[in-house]
Amino acid sequence: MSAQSPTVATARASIRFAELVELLQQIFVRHGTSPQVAAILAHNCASAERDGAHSHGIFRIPGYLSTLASGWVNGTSVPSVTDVASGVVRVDAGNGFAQPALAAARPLLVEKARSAGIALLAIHNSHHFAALWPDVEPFAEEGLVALSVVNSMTCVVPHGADRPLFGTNPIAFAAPRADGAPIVFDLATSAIAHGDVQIAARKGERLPVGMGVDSLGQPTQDPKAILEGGALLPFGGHKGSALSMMVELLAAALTGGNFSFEFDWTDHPGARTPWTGQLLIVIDPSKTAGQSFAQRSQELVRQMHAAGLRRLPGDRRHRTRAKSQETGIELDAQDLRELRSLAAG
Ligand code: NDP
Ligand code: PYC
Repeated sequence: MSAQSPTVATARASIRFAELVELLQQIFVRHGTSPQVAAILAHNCASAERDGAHSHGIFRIPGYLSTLASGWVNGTSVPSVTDVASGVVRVDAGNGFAQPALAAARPLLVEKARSAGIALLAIHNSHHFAALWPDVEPFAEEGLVALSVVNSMTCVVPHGADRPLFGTNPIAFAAPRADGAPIVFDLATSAIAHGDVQIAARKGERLPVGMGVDSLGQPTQDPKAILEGGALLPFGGHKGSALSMMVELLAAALTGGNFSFEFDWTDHPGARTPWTGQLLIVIDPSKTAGQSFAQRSQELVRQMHAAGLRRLPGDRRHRTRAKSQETGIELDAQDLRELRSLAAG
């Protein structure tokens, strides 16, 4: 939350997961959300911090609060869920956050996925300001395969174009496996997440080559040049750019949400949350693979390890989670003081 310098060692503090959830819940309620919305956002944000997903942990709290204060998002919105077809659920988030919309539709979505084998959830009129893996991982924990995409705000130059158009547009995937935590990956289709550029700018760090361009379209490693009039690049050139385009189509055009370039928040100073859409596809693998899917994914992991792979996507998060569960979530002491003072009002 607070600006940090790479040269100054900052005092550390630790907090239990449940206590952090409670603290964040109090902050959200104090700053204009309903208790229901606060509970969901607090759990999401604390989970990211617990797992070391720092670009979407407590770092995001000032952005949530300035957005709520600006009137850009409705923190008390009650999502409206529609049972559209045998495999389709639609939610109007009511200009609220996407995670309460997912929570409201989840039981119906799972019921449909289990009966039809596959079900789709289309969320629109929603704001997603978080990591995407918390949206998919729980499905895999109950034996389902899940894929989600969400679009964000214009800050990525499509490959071969000369100005930004796409959002950072992450894709998250989760699948059960027999003898371990689900296989989960969650990645921005930009070369780097916008949150990580902000963190690098605050720390005074330079970025690796190939992440973005300055206001003149010239390659830069200076995060401030990217944030102040510059833009990000897709990962992997034309390939990441095609995936980002797909995310715009699935998360916005297919759901009825805004494209990343379609909303204008300039009348809401302090607004930070993209007003877009989100798509989830949930599959019951037992319909196609009987009971063997989790064993098959375990076999794939075994072969990957045998081929020399040391780190699967998700491994770092799970290691950090285990450490947080053992010794508490480690935070900058100043950040924890700031959270406590925000909660106290
Ligand atoms: P990273 O590049 O840090 O990681 C992407 C994925 O690759 C993760 O699943 C990660 O696992 C895995 N991974 C990273 N390094 C390795 C490695 N060396 N070997 C194997 N696997 C690896 O994520 P991004 O910076 O692209 O995205 C960060 C977050 O930002 C995501 O949670 C994303 O959802 C969020 N985001 C949200 C947006 C929104 O609109 N809401 C927009 C853009 C991004 P692990 O987690 O274990 O490190
Ligand atoms: O880190 O790119 C990002 C991001 C955009 C919206 C939420 N996170």
